[in-house]
Amino acid sequence: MIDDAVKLVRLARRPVSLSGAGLSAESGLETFRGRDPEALWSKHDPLQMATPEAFEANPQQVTDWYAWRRKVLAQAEPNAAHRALASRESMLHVTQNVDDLLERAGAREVIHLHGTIGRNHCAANCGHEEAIDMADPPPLAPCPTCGKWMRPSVVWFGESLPEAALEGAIEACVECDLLLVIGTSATVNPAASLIPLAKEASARVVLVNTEETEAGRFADVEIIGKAGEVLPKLLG
Ligand code: BV8
Repeated sequence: MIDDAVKLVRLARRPVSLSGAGLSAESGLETFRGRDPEALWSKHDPLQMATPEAFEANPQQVTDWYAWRRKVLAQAEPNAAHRALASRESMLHVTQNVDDLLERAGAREVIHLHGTIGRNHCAANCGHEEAIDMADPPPLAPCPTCGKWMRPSVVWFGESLPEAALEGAIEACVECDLLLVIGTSATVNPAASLIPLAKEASARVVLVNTEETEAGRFADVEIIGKAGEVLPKLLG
């Protein structure tokens, strides 16, 4: 499997990576689903946390959940998979992850489909936004400009993805000749739909995941293994 995938990587002229929470799992960040008994959602009902309605209903609890995730991220380091991806200068990275580990590993071009946990903005979209200190995340606070609450700059369920990010990701997946899909259960849309899109645009698709997923039906090669172990072999 790995040898077949190495050949496809070597042949690729326009490679793109599409990653999910499994890419950051070996950095100690919990995944959202999968068979991980400690999965993030299993501790917190996602609809209690990552939706505008939940923030509206309980801004303190949602803010506390993000403060906890930010502190975990502040202690985390990029793992071998992030570094292997970042070592490929010609590769464009599309990620569902809201962490900055690919950038910290040196990746230059990263498209964040679901926003970033490293910033807050005014929940009323008055325009005020700010970078936050992950190690010392801000408590629930009013927007200094308009007084409404500040919120994390991530995309919640039911919210549209940033247009530029989605357009950039679609263009990348249509143009690419190799889509390297890492650590995603392929259950969240529109991100998951990028995989069949690339396939239909005659890209080769390589999956790296510790389990089989729905995306298997689009794969030229499906490698079952840890991203931190497989990617250095694929891209090293
Ligand atoms: C939208 C940011 C238009 C927040 C996230 C019905 C009702 C309402 C909506 C919908 C519906 N059906 C579909 C939808 C659309 C919905 C959706 O897809 N829902 C799903 C759950 C059914 N999508 C949306 O709402 C999107 N917006 O569509 O706008 C719209 C507008 C109005 C109304 C409707 C639609 C917005 C989606 C973005 C949500 N925000 N994150 C935050 O992070 O706090 S999503 C969240 O899930 C993360 O970003 C995460 O990346 C993403 C996907 O999960 P994965 O990354 O795949 O992670 P997961 O844990 O699932 O899988 C990890 C995988 O890694 C596993 O397979 C595991 O085996 C593997 N793994 C583990 N360890 C390793 C590993 N692999 C390799 N190595 C390892 N070491």
